[in-house]
Amino acid sequence: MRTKVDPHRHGGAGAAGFMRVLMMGRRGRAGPGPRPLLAASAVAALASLYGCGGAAAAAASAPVAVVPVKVMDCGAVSTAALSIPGLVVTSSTLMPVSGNTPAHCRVFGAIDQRTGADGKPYAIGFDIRLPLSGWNGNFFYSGDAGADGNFGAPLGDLGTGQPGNALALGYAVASSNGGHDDPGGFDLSFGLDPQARVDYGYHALGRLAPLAKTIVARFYGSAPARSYYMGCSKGGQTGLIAATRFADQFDGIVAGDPGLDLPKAAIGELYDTRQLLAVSSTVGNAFSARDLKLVADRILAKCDALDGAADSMVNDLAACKAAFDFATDVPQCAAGAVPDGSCLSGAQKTALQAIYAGARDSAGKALYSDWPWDPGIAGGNWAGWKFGISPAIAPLSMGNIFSTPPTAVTGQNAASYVAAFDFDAANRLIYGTSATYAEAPMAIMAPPNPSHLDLLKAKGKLIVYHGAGDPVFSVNHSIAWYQGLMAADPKVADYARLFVVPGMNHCGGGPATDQLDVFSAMVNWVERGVAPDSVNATVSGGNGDRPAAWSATRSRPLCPYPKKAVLKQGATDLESAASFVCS
Ligand SMILES: [Ca+2]
Repeated sequence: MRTKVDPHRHGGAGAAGFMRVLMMGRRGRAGPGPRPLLAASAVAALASLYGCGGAAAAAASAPVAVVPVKVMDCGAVSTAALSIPGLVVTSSTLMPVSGNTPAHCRVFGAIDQRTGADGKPYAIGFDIRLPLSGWNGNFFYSGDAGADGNFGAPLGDLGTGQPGNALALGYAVASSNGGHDDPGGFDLSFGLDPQARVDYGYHALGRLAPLAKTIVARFYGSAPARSYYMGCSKGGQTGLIAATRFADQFDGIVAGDPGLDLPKAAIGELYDTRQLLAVSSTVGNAFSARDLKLVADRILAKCDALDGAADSMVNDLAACKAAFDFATDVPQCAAGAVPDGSCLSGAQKTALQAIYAGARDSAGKALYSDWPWDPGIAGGNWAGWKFGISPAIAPLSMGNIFSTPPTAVTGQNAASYVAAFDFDAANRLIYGTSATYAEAPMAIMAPPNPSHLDLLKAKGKLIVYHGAGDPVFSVNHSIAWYQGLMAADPKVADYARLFVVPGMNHCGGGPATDQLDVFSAMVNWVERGVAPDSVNATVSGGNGDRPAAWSATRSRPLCPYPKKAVLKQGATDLESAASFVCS
């Protein structure tokens, strides 16, 4: 199934599950039963977590002088024929043309099958797609999604609204289950197994990438000329892992809305949920869509024009931070009055102020990151995550995967886990080790030595994009990370660039130009030496958060940090990217 939380994706079960979460999360929609913290609908939706991609149109196909014809028949790809130690081919299947997806060979199998400490079977599963004709000579590793356990984007997802997929562009595509099987994507008990944690954090990528390329080489009789990685959310986290641990495997890496320091972000999600519970025992009732629209409108009133264009987009986050004072710019309702779209209750103001200041322990020490005021707070994806998905998944992630020692958390005890979570002990958990869990959760999940990309610098390129209105992972955390890179190497832009997407929610959605032509930009950088001085972005066709005043085709240049899109002198067309320049 599609692994997507973005409600705009045409994703069958994933999108439907998301909408169920959204409905549960909205004021007045929650039923009389369990709190949304435990909503079965939210649980079901977690198949579609943290995923995203980016599609590039046909322009992204790579020029290769001589493309070898395949030398193996699909049916001949077998465990015995490949004879790679530890690798089992479960099936090799000829897949017919389907829509724009070309005929291809699907090789399904696993590496390093084993029995876990919990007695369950584990393996790093893989799904490799090999075009029968028209291979462009290159390899595409499609990022794993959410809690993983399934194959969310086996054709090579190219991003919100982007047409096609990497396979259709001629790439040989690989994806994995991240080291454990969980088709529903929500049984996070794998995190109790020490090796499954490591596989999920970094090892599945490091193990599979070279073997997948070996299979590609055996199939076509020629090794891939170029190798790319692309993923969003957890897939973005894995992209940063690729850029730091396994940069020798890739020429170009695209990491979207990355779960940088994912255990810290999970603490942040728990913290946010606790603030919301202080407003309402049903987190989905803490704020209505009207309440959030009020905040977005107040942000726009103070910040929109600061970037030189009154276009319902805040491009200058730093100026907005200085200009917008949530305490005084958002009215507080009179005591006892019900918020009606013109004010927030005192409890709501306290909660939102705390959420945006970022998770803290009882001494006020930051545990994750603060958040920028951005009109994306009014996006459907923002509410869906803050009120539905984060409250449901963060306790499971934190307890099972990101804690040493772990706590077995399920849908049944998640609410009590959240209520009792001790933020003063949080760092001890994410940095903890034991005889059983030799690597700390942070060591497993976070890119090592994050201010240095020495391996990547030698031959690869990295593009990170991040929505300013992302409710799951704060863009401020990615900005701080990139500032660290800039401080360590003034020439970091030669090989790594960060693109902030104003208004965009988690991997898409929000009042934003959320359809990003980022993979094309990466291919141009790697194969033609054209550095991405801007990336084309348009509002995606399915974006339900697009303000009525915008054209359906609004476009913008995304700009490499610290540049931002600025209206050209004399330009008046606010719907066209051509009116803006990166400055
Ligand atoms: Ca503006």
